[in-house]
Amino acid sequence: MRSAFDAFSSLGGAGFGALNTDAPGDEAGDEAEDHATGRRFRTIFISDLHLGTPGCQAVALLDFLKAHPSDNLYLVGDIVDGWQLRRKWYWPQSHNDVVQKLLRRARKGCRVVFVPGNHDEFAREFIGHEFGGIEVMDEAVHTTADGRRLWVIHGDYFDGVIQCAKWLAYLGDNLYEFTLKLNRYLNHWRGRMGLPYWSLSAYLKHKVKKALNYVTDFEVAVATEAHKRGHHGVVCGHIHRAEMREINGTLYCNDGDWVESRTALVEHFDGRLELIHWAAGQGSDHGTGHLNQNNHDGRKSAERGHMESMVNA
Ligand SMILES: [Mn+2]
Repeated sequence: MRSAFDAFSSLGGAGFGALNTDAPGDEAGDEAEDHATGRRFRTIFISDLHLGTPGCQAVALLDFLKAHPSDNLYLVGDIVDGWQLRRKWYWPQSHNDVVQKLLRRARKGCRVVFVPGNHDEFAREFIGHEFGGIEVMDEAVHTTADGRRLWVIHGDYFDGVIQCAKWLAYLGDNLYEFTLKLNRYLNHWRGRMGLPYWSLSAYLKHKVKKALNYVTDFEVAVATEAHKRGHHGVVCGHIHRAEMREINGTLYCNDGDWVESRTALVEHFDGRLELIHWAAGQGSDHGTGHLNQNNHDGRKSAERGHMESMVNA
């Protein structure tokens, strides 16, 4: 794990040190952001970006971040995919831009908290420290404007209590990569035919995992533990399935992912929580993004009804 971090920090000009300084080329865009007319949120929770993999939708994420400044930003794990990077180095400019954007946000007064996940467990060595103003914490507690205490964790610690999840995770890793690849080809073709983006891998996983009840088990286990610890609710990621609903009186929130579903959990200034699906096109059509908002009672997950992802969560 150490090696993954070393590799990352030895990117040379693009290493953590360099990222912490203002990149002149980026300033024009950043100035625009400072005066952006986008909606500001009190808090944004995002996870499972999987930077360092071709599946990461970095450009869409940049658009989302530019459109939505916030007072707090929680990075709820699997931000950088150390597992994949160790196997095959993949680090395009847009992924670098995301890291720069996050560091810049911290520099400009946003409180940025990074809760590492299993794919970026190399960062767990640095819990209690901060880099570039980003605090690294194993878990966090966020208090909403209306006084609710939310336990913020990635969620992979619950794999152990859910039967079979671990070996399925290893078995499914290559399969998952393959479907994501197929997905890109398929959507390239769909784009040419003028058809909207559609997630094959999300669809397949939805079908497969319905039978396994993994998602429900995960959600109940996480919510139950949050309740035991005396919190009003929990915010997690890991299973790539955005959700917001009450489970036995405890609020369960999953902020989804930026590999397939492009979702974020946001807190408004009155403490109201909302799941957002960023529906902008995959990168090329800047500025045409619009928000699909989830229903507020949170009984139903994002209506696209997919995003179950146990295999590579
Ligand atoms: Mn994970």
